[in-house]
Amino acid sequence: MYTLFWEKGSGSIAVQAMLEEMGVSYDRSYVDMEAGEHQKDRYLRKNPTGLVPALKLPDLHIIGESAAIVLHLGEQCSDAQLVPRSDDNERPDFLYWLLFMATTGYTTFGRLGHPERYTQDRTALEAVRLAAEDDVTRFFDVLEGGIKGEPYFLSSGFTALDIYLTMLAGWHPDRSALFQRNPKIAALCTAVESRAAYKKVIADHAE
Ligand SMILES: N[C@@H](CCC(=O)N[C@@H](CS)C(=O)NCC(=O)O)C(=O)O
Repeated sequence: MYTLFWEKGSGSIAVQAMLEEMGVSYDRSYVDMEAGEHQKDRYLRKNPTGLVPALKLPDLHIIGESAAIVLHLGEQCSDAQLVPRSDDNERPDFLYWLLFMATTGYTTFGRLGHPERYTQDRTALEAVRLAAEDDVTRFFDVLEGGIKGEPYFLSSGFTALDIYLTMLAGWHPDRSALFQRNPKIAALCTAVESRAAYKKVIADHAE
């Protein structure tokens, strides 16, 4: 049994979608980030980074970092083929793009949502936010160029990359503009969002 530490609309979407696609049993423990629970000792003892998501594994060990969790889960359940095996020729590309999404993409959204964390100059907040907006656009443009399959990212078909990209696209402040500019991303997200697993996760996060 896995336990997912989650908050609505957070990076826990990708982890929960992995668990759903894998068909394994899990429960969820809500971290009320608005109330600051992620910064309190109770949560920091579980995940010292204070970031959500985190996942308790069946052996009770807890790990954080969405990309690490996604990789670990995919490797635990190789039958689901969500993460290419180490001898798969698409594995290097998978790692490349997953880490690009998790490091550059996730962080850029952080800058967009919290410009105050990136400057001590209170008069510069709008400039930081606008720069982040440009970086978000550039980020998705690069992903559009990286998509090899149709509609999914890799030519071998559906993987965790598609889940992760769909989550990030869901955070975009203007999805219709994003989709108009990037038709491959639009098709990929439409395909992922029509999967039963992803639909359930989005419904859970909307409650
Ligand atoms: N690198 C982390 C980023 C996680 C992250 O930034 N999560 C946000 C919620 S979407 C968070 O916990 N923010 C709390 C904070 O920044 O204080 C990951 O991939 O899991």
